[in-house]
Amino acid sequence: MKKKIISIQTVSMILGFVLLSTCLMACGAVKDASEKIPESSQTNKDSSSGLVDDESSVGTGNSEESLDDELDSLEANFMTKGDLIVANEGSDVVVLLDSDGNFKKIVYNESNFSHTITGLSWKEDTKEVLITVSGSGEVIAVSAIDGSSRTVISGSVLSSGVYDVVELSNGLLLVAEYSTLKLFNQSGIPQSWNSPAQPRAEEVAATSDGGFVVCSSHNNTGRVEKYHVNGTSDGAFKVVNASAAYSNANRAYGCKQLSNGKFVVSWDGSEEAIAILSEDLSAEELVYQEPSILRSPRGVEEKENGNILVLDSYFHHIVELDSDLELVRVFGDTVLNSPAQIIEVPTL
Ligand SMILES: [Ca+2]
Repeated sequence: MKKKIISIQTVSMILGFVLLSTCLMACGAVKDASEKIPESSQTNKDSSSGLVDDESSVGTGNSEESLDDELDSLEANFMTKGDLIVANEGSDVVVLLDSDGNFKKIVYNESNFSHTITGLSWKEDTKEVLITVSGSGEVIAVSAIDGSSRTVISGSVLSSGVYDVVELSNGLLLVAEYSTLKLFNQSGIPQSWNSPAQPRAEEVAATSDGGFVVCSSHNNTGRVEKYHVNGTSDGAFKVVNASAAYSNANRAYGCKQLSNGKFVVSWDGSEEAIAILSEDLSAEELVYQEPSILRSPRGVEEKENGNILVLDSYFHHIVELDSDLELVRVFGDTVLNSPAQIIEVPTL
């Protein structure tokens, strides 16, 4: 390893200027990139010399080959456990960040300006991320293993306004449209069922009992409600933001069940907060409100270590809280653009 670095540094003295220019150009292009961005263009931001990580792109003979092999063995898959996947509504791009929020690559880029990327969820059986594209009304899947993408549900069987998708424990896919929830099989074929009256759902997530939870703007109030797998309410719901002021903007934007059975929910409108609700949704057990850090809360995620992530679409950053909703850090603010939903990549 030492030997390699010495030879790299020798070469880099000659090519330093060229590489530095390349770095400046590449780093500046990250936000607008429409294609997968080479690892070298962002890893060199963290390199002490600014040169070592770029060796592979220069071409210096034997070292290039062995370093490429090392990189390949470190990142054999398109995504890595602990990476963060974020849907940017503002730029219509799904990005992959490392666990500290540094940009790694583009997961999916929606090129049509009239379409918006809205929702994300993890499909465990195929190790894919599911993405809802509003405007085309499609559900796309991107493989965490090789980065390949496919259309799971075509726009012809969904209305154009789609907001989130989740795979339920019975293998069916639940999609939130503007005013209804629809069910599909794995081939994208609509299934007949009685959708609960749940207008303007922002997020749908699976629950450990086989059902699902929906957070929405129900009658202009933020609401989170739990359902059985057949679409009937199990009676548990919570109005999380019912103030009459700004009623049109009162919405519950993020909701997921935690590993301990409780729920995390975020809301925005007349007030902005993230809270942990009891298992039956009746009680707000913990609430975090800090408008200087969290002004437009959006999607939420529980990390494997139990910490909670919440996106903020006003400040374009990620807020990490511990399981007691104490602030841990704010990060990821370099490439996010009105982020809407977030997933931590599990074990692949
Ligand atoms: Ca989601």
